[in-house]
Amino acid sequence: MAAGSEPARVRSTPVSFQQPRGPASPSDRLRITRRSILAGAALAGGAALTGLSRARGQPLQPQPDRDFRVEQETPSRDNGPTPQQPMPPGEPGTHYTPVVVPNGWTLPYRLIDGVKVFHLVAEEVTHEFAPGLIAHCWGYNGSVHGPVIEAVEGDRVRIYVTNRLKAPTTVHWHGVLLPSGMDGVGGLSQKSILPGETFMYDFTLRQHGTLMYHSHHDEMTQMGMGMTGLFIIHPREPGGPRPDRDFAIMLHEWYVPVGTSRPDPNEMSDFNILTMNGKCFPGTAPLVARLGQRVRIRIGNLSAMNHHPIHLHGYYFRVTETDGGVIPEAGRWPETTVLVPVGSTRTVDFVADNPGDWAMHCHMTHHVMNQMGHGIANMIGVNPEGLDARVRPLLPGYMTMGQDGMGEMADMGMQVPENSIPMLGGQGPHDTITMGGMFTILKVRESLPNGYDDPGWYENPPGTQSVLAVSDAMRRDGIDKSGDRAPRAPGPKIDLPRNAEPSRETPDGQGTHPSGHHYPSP
Ligand SMILES: [Cu+2]
Repeated sequence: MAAGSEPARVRSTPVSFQQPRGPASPSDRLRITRRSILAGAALAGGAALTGLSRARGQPLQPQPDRDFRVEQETPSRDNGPTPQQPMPPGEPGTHYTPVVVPNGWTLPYRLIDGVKVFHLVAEEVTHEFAPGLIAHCWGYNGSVHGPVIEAVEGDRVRIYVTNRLKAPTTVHWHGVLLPSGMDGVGGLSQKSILPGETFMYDFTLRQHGTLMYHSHHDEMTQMGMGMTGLFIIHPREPGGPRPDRDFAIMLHEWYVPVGTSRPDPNEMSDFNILTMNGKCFPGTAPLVARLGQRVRIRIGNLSAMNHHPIHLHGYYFRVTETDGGVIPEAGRWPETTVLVPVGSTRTVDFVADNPGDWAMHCHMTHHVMNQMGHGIANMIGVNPEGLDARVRPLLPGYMTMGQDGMGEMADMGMQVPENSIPMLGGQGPHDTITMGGMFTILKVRESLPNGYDDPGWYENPPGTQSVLAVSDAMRRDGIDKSGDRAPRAPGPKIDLPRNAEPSRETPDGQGTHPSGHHYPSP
């Protein structure tokens, strides 16, 4: 089946796709916008009202009927797979709502005699993780990760893979039900694709779901360098309404030594760049939805070592799908965090009934830091005054940092070596956002005059914004500013024995600052 014998002919085929569906064009956005307005109004009126009532400041109450009921039909694989005879090609708009890939794109195909023909090119890609950090990675078709492959249950697909790397490769279709010889495991299911060769994969999609693809040759290196992508198969006949906004996100983790421009795939634990669709915050694009829309977020994880618990603020959702298929209704329970294990996908669904800017991030705190946030000396509580005074004659302006945590690094615009990024920090509407890594923002708005472009920051309605407490309010509510009269944990206050706290000794032996707080001298 391999087409390696005819690579020249494949390469000479002119690339002119009938249905280009790469990064959303403005016209795409408009088209989606209009349809979504109608869909949102017609299908989600109740949910939209719920959201509006929240906007007026009413308490959040679980709404049993707000949950997005999706695809209640039994997944086809439970009824036995779809017949291997292909069906007429599924069409975007008619058979499915195309996914939205923040910071990414969807691979166009050509229809040849009823077959969807895709062409993946494995190659080195110069990739920007976030402004200020560019590295030589490996990916597909000029992007890290590879573009999303999107098709419909029953479609026959033919996927050509051209290897422009200097190493052999293969592509495995993770979770796809297919003949053994199409499974893409180098040496086991096929010969490796040598540099310069083009192989052909040809199979009929017998299921639907959120699946993936990735190199299955020297996985540690090639996946570690970025050679992964999502493979999304829509149901031929959805049992319920389609999502209005269907987001696709691939998680990954990298080790890019500070000051270098190449990920180190040999690293096993100390990852310092954690990404969603190849970007770390503040490089991640927001997920934009209109109030009342049905939102689906599909998350795949082909990180080297870590499972990622992805947490969404302002909402609860149900996990409706794994890469094994649809979870039956009775097996779904509400969550605010979904754990996406390595080598898995999870799909969550909800109605966007709570307007605002909502953080969505990995809840492992080390995974929302960028470079240089790891493996450094613990300075918490250290009084650096004496040390700073001694170092300054040698390094003018020297100031020890980290004694009050890492937040100040973001606030102070930390100096970093060339081609590296601060450990955290992106500019928010109120202050610096002291997050990095696997962090993005779901932006839900009542109106989106510019389509699904980033609508900017949410303006919280009056009375719904946390602000500095004023004296009148504190007096009314019996709050003392010092905090001395606030309730305290029961039991006696515990003190360390006198000789058990060496860190309170300043480096010049002067002793502890009376307040216990240490601020660097200006
Ligand atoms: Cu994580």
